Amino acid sequence: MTKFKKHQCALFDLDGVIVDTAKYHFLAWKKIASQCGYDLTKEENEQLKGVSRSDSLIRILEMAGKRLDKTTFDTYLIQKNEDYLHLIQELTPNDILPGVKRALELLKVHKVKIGLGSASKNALLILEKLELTPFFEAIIDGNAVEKGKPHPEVFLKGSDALKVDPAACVVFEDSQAGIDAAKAGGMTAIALGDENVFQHMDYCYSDFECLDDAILQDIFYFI
Ligand code: B16
Ligand code: MG
Repeated sequence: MTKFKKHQCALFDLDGVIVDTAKYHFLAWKKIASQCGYDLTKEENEQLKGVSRSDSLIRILEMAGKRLDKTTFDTYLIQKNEDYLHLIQELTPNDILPGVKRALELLKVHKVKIGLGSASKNALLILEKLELTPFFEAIIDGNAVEKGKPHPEVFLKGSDALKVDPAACVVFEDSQAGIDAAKAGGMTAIALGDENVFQHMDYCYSDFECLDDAILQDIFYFI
């Protein structure tokens, strides 16, 4: 795996990579979908991962074959976020997914640049709750971008902020939209999850526990 050696920067997605907040997004969207008379399934929810809040509602309405006026659309977005914030209220460092903190510590010790590239407008709040903020030299979230994943803007802004060439960046993602964004930005995409779910990623591991210290050392240039 020496071809990995060039990488100097790790860009982490948040929801579903660092913490399993994806299940809370699903619960909150399921409630909104049911208000539209639609039963959102887990499989359909896969298509919403990594997708911005308003684009997610647009997709749900397409699935439900429903149209909303602008006021109701905006009200549903607010309601979804209120429900989501309520669900993540009790988030603590114990909710960090297995292997993630060890990986962050190892990368930090070896001076690999670390950034966050999340579609979420709640990313700062979540990082604070998890007590992980100090690990990130650059945080690009849903408030900092105009175009959502699969557009590469979120990751390109991350590599730019960290002053690393996109080709030397590795993106860790749990969504197809995020993998497509990383590849569109010319980066190496590592998918976390079931390899049968994803396309076009460079590598796939089921979780960060599988990405042990030896593999991380192969992927990144350690100082
Ligand atoms: P918010 P990520 C994404 O975060 C989630 O995967 C996606 O389900 C959510 O709709 C999006 O953030 C927006 O989140 O409503 O909190 O702004 O995976 O890119 O870290
Ligand atoms: Mg994600």
